Amino acid sequence: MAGLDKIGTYPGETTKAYPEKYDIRAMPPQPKVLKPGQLPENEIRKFFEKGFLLTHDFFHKEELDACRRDVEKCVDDLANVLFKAGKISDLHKEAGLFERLTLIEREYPDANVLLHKPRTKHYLYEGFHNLWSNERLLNLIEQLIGPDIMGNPVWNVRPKVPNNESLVIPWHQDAGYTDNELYGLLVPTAWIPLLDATKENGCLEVVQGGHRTGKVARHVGCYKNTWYLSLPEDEMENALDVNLDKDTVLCEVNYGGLVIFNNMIPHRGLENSSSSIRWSLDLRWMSPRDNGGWYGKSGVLMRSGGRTLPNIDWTGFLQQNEEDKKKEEKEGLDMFEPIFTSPYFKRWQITNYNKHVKKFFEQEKKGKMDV
Ligand SMILES: O=C(O)CCC(=O)C(=O)O
Ligand SMILES: [Fe+2]
Repeated sequence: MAGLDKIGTYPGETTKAYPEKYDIRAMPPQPKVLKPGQLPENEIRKFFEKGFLLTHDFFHKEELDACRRDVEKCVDDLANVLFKAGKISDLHKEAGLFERLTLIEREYPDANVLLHKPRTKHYLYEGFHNLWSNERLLNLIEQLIGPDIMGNPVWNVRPKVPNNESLVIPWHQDAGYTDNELYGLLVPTAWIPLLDATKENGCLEVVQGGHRTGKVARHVGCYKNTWYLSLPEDEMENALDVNLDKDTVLCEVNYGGLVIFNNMIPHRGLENSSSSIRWSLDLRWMSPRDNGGWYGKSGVLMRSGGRTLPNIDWTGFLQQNEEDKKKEEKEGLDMFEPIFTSPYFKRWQITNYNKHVKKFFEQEKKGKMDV
C-alpha cells in the first residue's frame, strides 16, 4: 500500500499526481453518430473540464420506479431481520418508502448503518442491476471510459434519514478511500436520486475543477459519528487549487436525472432537513484494463467492445459478499450493532476516534494477537 512515493506519516499520502487521467486528455474518441443516451461532445468535454456533469430527465419513469420498489424490499428485509431478532416491535409496514426507515430508527437508532454491513447489506435486486447495466447509461459511460466497461464493486443504496447527523457526508474525494495504486484510475460515479434531490433534503455539492491537479489531498478520519473520511477545507484549497466560494456547485436534480462525477473531484452530501428520506443510488464503473477494485474485491464485466454482455455474471459478483459475511461472523462482530469498519481507516490520520474507528482498531489488535 505505502510505496516509495510516500511523503508523510500516512499511507494515503503521495507526491504523485495524475492530471492526465482525469482532464480533457483522458477523453476517449467521441462517436460521430450518437447512440441512445449519449450526449454531444461539448457536454462530455465538461465532464473532463469540470469533473462532473448533471443531466436532467435521463431515465424512463419505469426504470427508477423499479428501483423504488427494490428499495422498499431492502427496507422490508431489514425490518424483518430486526423484528425477528426482537430489536423492533413494529414492522411499520403501512409506512411508505420515504418514511418507513425513519420510524424503524425511532426504535432502533442508526438502523441505516445495517444496510452497509455484510450480513444485512441491501441486496442487488433486479431493478438495481438493470439500472447499473442500463443500455443508455452504459452508452453514456462509454463516452467517458471507452467501449469496455466493468462495474466497480463500490455501489450503494443510500438513505438519508431526516435530521440524522450520521448520514451527513463531509467533503471528500472518492479516491481518498482507495489504495494509492488506484489513484490514477478514472472511476465515474452516477449518483441517482429516487426523488427530487434538493438542498433541503441533502443533495450533493461538488467543487468543480477540483480534479485538475490529479492529486489526492490529505484526508482525516472519521467525521463526527460517521465512518466517513473528510477533507478539511483549507487543505482542499491549498492542495487542489480551488476556491470554495467560487467553485462549489449545488447539484439539485429531479427524479429522472443524475449527476456523474469522477473519483478525484471533492464532493459532499448535505444534511437532510426535510421530512422525507432522501434515497439515492451511487453506481460506479471502470475500464477492465485498469484492474481496479476494492480491497481485494473485483468488479463485474458489463460491456466488451461496445456490446453489453448478454449474461452479466451477477451471481459470481455477489458471491464475493459471502466471504465478507463469513469474516464478520468469524470475527465475532455483532451483526446488529450500528458500527461500520473498513480498511481505509488505516490510510489517513485519525483525528476523531469514534465508535467505528475504535472497533476497527480493536479488531486489528485482536487479529494480530490471534495470528
Ligand atoms: O449521497 C451522498 O450524500 C454522498 C454520496 C457520495 O459521496 C458518493 O456517492 O460518492
Ligand atoms: Fe463520494
